[in-house]
This record gives sequence, C-alpha cells and structure tokens, in this order.
Amino acid sequence: MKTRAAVAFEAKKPLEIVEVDLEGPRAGEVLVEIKATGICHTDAYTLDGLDSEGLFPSILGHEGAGVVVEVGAGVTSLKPGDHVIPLYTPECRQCKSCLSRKTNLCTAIRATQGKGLMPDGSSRFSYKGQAIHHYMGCSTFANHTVLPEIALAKIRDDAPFAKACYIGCGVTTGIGAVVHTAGVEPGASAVVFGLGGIGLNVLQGLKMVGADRIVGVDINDSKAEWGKRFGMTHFVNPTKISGDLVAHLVELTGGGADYTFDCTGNVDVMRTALEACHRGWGESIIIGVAPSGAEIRTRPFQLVTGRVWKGSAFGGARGRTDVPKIVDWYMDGKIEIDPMITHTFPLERINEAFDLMHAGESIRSVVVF
Ligand code: NAD
Ligand code: AHE
Ligand code: ZN
Repeated sequence: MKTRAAVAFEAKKPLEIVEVDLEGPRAGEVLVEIKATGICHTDAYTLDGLDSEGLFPSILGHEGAGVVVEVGAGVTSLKPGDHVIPLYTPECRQCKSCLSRKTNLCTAIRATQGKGLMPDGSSRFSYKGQAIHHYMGCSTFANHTVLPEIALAKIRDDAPFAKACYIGCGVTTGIGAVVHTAGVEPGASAVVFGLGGIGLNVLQGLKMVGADRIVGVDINDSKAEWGKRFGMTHFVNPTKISGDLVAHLVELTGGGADYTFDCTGNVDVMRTALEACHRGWGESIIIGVAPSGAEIRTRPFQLVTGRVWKGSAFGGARGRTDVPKIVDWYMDGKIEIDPMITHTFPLERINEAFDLMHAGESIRSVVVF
C-alpha cells in the first residue's frame, strides 16, 4: 500500500513529506494506522546526527497511538480495530530479560531494531524502490506502519489518540523513572534537571508518589511556571546562581537529594545530578540520552561514599503490561497530559515542531493525521 510519511533522508535536513510504499504485515506482525504522534527530543537527536545508531533514510517517530488495520499470521493478542500504542521497548515475556523480572529491556528483537529493520531482517518501507529504515521499531511519523505484535500495547478505546500518544514515550518515561526505576518513597527530596517533555513528567510522578521537596533545574526561566504547575517546590536556573551549583542544591535539599533525575542528555549535568545526591544513599537516575561518543565522569569517591548512578529506559516500564495502566491513570484523572501538549500540527508542518523544541518554546508537539 501507499502511505504518507515524513522521511528523514539525511541528517540535519528537514523531514520531507512523501508517499512511501509499505508492505503488509508478515507472520507475527501488525499493520497499524497511526492517528497521532508526539515529537520527542530523541527524534531530534537522531535527526541531528547525534545517535550512534542513527540511520538514513529513515522514518523517525516513536511516540504514537493508532488502530490495528491488519494482523499477520500467528498474531493472537490483537485484531483489526484494536487501539494500540507502539512500544520501542517491546515485551515478549519469553526472553531472558523479560523472564528475569529484573529489567524492562526485552531483548527479543533489539538487534534488528537497532539496525532499522523488522525482526526478519528486512524493511517494510520503501520509496522509489529504495528501502527506508524503520526507527526504534516504531516509525510513527508515517500514517501507517508495521510493528511486531510484541511491540504493541493494547489500550482502551475511549482514550483520545492525540493525548494518549504521549504515553508512548514522554509520560511513561518520566513517571516510570520515579515509580519503577527509583521507587521514590513519600517524603523524599528530589532534584529534576531539565523541565521539558520528560522532566515535567518526572515532576508529576514525584508529586503523585508524595515526594516532599521537589527542586527543578533548567537554564530556561520560562520552565519555572511549568515546573510549579506539575509539583515543583523550588526552581533553580544554574546560569543565575553565583557559586557552585552542587553546593547550592545540597543546601536546598538539606544535605543532598534522596533522588536526582537527569532529563537533559548533557553529561556535565549528569555529573552535577550525581554529586547533588545525599552522601550515603542518594540515587541519581540518568534519563537523558547523550550524543554519540560522550562519556560521564565523576570522582569514584562519590560512589564510594554511597551515591548511586542508575539509568532508566522507557521509565523501566514493561510496555504491554504497564502502558494500558498509565492510560487508565490518565483517563481517571490521576495524571495530567493535556496541558503539556502545547502544539498540534498536521504532518505537513512536522518540521515546525522540531523548530519549537530547539527554541525551547514547546513542551510537547503532537502531529495528528
Ligand atoms: P526537551 O527538549 O523537551 O527538554 C529538555 C530540557 O532540558 C529543556 O527544558 C532545556 O531547557 C533543558 N536543559 C538543556 N540544557 C540544560 C542544562 N544544561 N541544565 C538544565 N536544563 C537544561 O527534551 P525531552 O523530550 O524532555 O527529552 C529530554 C531528554 O530525555 C533527551 O535527552 C531525550 O533524548 C531523553 N529521553 C530519554 C528517554 C529514555 O527512555 N531514557 C525517553 C525519552 C527521552
Ligand atoms: N541509540 C542510542 C541510544 C538511544 C537511547 O538510549 N534510547 C532510549 C530511549 S530514548 C526514547 O526517547 C532507550 O530506550 N534505550 C534503550 C535501548 O535499548 O535503546 C545509542 O546511544 O546508540
Ligand atoms: Zn522519546
């Protein structure tokens, strides 16, 4: 079939809206009509050529929601008409990682996914006879896409696509890092670095679990109001404080934070986040994705004296199990999504969403097909 897609033909170039060819689902695969997709900073990072796994041409996008159109042979858990959220972290429930119960990082299809291919090693997308790579196993910047059954969470039918799509990455990543990765307890103190589409969801997760002192850090002053709206109790703009940022944050949190979260992808910020943790027990969670080749540094003494560095992918969530629950939280009013979706565009204007993100003028932009 033909479908409309925003194709990344080259790094650092705007996406081009073209009609691409899409092959139907093979065994174990599902054809999905994407109804809406968010634009995450990770899409921009890959388009900017900063991703060591970045491939071109490709169809980016990994924060979508849509409807099942057709299922391939052997698919049992989904049928045409089901509402779904694509999962860049699938959940096969059979691999060593899934069975370990220690991680959400299912390994069933990770190798081919990282090569921009379906599990059988081929692509379903092409343009003028040339194969186009899939992205993060999702490619939601296309009106239709094909995914493995294990990479789709079935969600309730009454959740609006243009809001639920954000649960496909930002919402789950932020709230999940608090709930699953850190396991923050009521009364804890926390510092969140980077109050964008992910950081604000960390804030609302912290508020939801009853954290006490919640400090937000951002170089953009306009994020202070946003932070307060989602539970932040104190705001720090590092460019506006005199003296050492770590010392300032340690003082603000009464000796160091119980938990800190990096939502910037900047390795210097990651170091600050670790060092702002409380001696003996503070845990720093890296969510931000750093450019290819970047490395984190600190004095080992920071770890010897009890601070812990952890990472979190997709908020530690097991997609097929946890995503439908987060959709329920949203529909039941337990968490907010609507105010964070600051801009909505048709696919033809998707490049404006990247411009707004780079200018720090949006929280989340969503493309509605
Ligand atoms: P965003 O652009 O919406 O937000 C980033 C925020 O960080 C902005 O408010 C910006 O002003 C702030 N910032 C930038 N430099 C800073 C600094 N030096 N100090 C303090 N604040 C600073 O991006 P987003 O969509 O929220 O994504 C944030 C990061 O999380 C990105 O690196 C993204 O790739 C990553 N991410 C990771 C996962 C995961 O599963 N680990 C999932 C989604 C996104
Ligand atoms: N491809 C990059 C790493 C990118 C990365 O870390 N991605 C996160 C999700 S970001 C969503 O917005 C992730 O889930 N990582 C785990 C995984 O298996 O990819 C690189 O450095 O090569
Ligand atoms: Zn993302």
